[in-house]
Amino acid sequence: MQEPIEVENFKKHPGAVSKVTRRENKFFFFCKQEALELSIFSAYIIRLRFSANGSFDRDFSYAVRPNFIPQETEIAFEENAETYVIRTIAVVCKIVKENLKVHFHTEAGLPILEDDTGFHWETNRQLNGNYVYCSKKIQEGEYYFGLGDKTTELNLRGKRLQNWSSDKYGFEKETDPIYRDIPFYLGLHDKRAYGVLFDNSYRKFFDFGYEDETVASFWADGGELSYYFIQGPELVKVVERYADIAGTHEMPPLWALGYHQSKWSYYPDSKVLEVANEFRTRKIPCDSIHIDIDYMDGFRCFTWDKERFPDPKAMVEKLHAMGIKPIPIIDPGIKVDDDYHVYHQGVAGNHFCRRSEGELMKGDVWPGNCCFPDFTKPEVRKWWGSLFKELAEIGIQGIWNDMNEPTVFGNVTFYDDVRHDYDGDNASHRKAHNVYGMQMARASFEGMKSLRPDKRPFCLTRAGFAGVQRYSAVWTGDNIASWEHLWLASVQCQRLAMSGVSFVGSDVGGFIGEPNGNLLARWIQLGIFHPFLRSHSSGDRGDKEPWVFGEKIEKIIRKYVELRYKLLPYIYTAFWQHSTFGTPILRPLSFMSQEDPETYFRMDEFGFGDNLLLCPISQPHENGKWMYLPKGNWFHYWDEAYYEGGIEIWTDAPLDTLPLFVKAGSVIPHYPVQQYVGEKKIEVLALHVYHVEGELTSTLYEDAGEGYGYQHGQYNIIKFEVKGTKKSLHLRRIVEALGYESEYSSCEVFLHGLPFTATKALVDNEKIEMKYTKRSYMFRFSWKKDFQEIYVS
Ligand code: MIG
Repeated sequence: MQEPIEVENFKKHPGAVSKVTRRENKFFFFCKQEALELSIFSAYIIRLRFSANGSFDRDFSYAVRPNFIPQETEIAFEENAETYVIRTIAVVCKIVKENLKVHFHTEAGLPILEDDTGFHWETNRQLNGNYVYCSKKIQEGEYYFGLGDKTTELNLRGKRLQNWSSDKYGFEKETDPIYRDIPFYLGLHDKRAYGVLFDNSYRKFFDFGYEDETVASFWADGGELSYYFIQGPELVKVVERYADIAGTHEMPPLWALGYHQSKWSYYPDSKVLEVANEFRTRKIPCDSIHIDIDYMDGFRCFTWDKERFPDPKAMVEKLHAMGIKPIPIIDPGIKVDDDYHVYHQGVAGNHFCRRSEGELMKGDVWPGNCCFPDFTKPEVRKWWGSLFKELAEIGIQGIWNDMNEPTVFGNVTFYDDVRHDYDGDNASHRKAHNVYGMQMARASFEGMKSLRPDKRPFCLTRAGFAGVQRYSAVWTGDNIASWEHLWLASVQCQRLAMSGVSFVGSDVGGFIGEPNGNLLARWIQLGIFHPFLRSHSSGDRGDKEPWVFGEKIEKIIRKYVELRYKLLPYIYTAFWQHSTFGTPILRPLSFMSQEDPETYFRMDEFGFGDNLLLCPISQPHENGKWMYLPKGNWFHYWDEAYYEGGIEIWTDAPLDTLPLFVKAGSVIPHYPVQQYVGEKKIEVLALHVYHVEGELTSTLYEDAGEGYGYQHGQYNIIKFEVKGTKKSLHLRRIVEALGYESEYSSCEVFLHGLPFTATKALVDNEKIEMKYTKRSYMFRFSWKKDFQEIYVS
């Protein structure tokens, strides 16, 4: 065996702290040259910026929402012999005088996050900058979650991962990096969780005990070592506090939560209309058809192919008459072509990215040789936004942003030396690469919004950086029609949700290759519980619309798409919780039952909103599944069987059955099935009430589902409080906000799972007759929508 080679260690470490100053919520620790700026943003959020040379860059980040400001909080500071100690009501932060190490503890002295080597750096001679590092101790039994779209197990312990936005056509399990850069992770040990947002846009690495099993570290190819420490201890709270920093999705138009159908590509216009018709004839609900790149004239963005789409306006009108909102795709590459208005404007306005010597950055994409707008420049975003004018005028309400990693054929992405404005910083592509896609999505979103100020735009993107949720929904990219990819899609979407991006979905059925009917049916069952629901396909190997695999499969797909439309008020409420509080819509099992370590390595089961739990089937011949029900009591959605959680159960799952469970005590609102959002006036709201021995409160949020009235008080928040015993059920309807006139005037109440035979039912103290339905212990009756309480015994 060869002797290991001694490598000189070029890494440098901070020296002893020589001076400390304070300005309001900010502390500065100076060493010989190095400096640390520590800012308290709230009792739970502390930011650390380390500088090797004592000077700091402009305080600017695309990850952070513009109106994120420090909250008033009590801060105590004390100097001891060996440490400085900063205390808030939630966390104790110690800075070691000798070496600038930083340790976060609880008030009781229990470790949360402690430095191993802490801050260090190494000169990057080629680029005349630094590689910047920070390394932490791994606590015993620590789990690591988050980090965006990683294609691996939920727990990242033992892995090294890289963040560099990359187009990975046909990615597989363990492919890394892929499309997005979300440098936010969660650590969980001793049942307590915290989060770290490494706020740096350069190429980054995260190592969770891969190199040294006792050390977790993160580093970047340049820029500042700046990170936010976020205290929990609840996983959900960590994500909510992260959302406080990086923002949330705005409420989408309700139709965008319906079913989307896509293929590369539906053309000509008659084909689009034919697909739309097929949905209506077969009565499979659908709200949108996506129109892929072949609608353009030679792939020129913001143009239409005159032969395939001679009259886009007329097509859009016909689609609208059927309730279909078409969503065209848009790419960043602008064809170099003197006869093309977008190219002209781009050159004239100096909107395109340039190389370091000043010539335009050119690269080949679909249209041939292209230039690329610098979306990190405010004027360019404005210009880009204005290009949607014609699309907006013909009624387009949604935009699909693709290829924005950015992707260039051959050389993969831009050259490193390409210059970007970076909102005033003049940065190289090394710094701007990972934010490019997000800024494109932002430009599209803001453009659409300003062109149709009374409507909520729907925006979809493939690439993104932390904070992309402020502008766009995300899909996971070019996956494959395989069972492994169905599993991957489930894990990726859970991971994205806990990384702050809740409006997510995968290409249902798989983009590349051809699913069989069973795979498509199972994938639809999962897709129904992804906030963004779209079937898409590269079209390379046949069609995969819901009807191509025969009647049996079509029937299953219809059943689940109908379920999606029934659950819309529930899904919309979960979205509002995300939008308002940052709560993830998809909740890994650990988020549902953090006190139970059994949940930490579970990936199949997950929660959707407050009260639903599912376990998608991801194996070809599975007719049932051993799955874990978290603590609490549960009803099987389909057969109403009752379970006590905290155990593994066997659940039957023939092809038409998705294992789906409802929390005991919950009230799940349902709409009637519609073929598209707004097809019918909702006359009656169905309330499905599940008995509990104990109590539980559920929420219903309602607004117009479109426009911005909701930002001016035009919404309702209604709480349903269920209290039950072995012999009774008491439901109270509590109005917390009432600013919107809902369409329905009555409710139909369904009582599920009563453990007694009901003989008496009172609504607001009036005795009522209940209909006993076929399903055991299920009662139903209608009442006016503003009832206050129901008592059944
Ligand atoms: O190089 O527009 O991920 O959804 O159908 C392929 C064609 C470009 C990649 C996207 C995919 C889309 C396809 N696009």
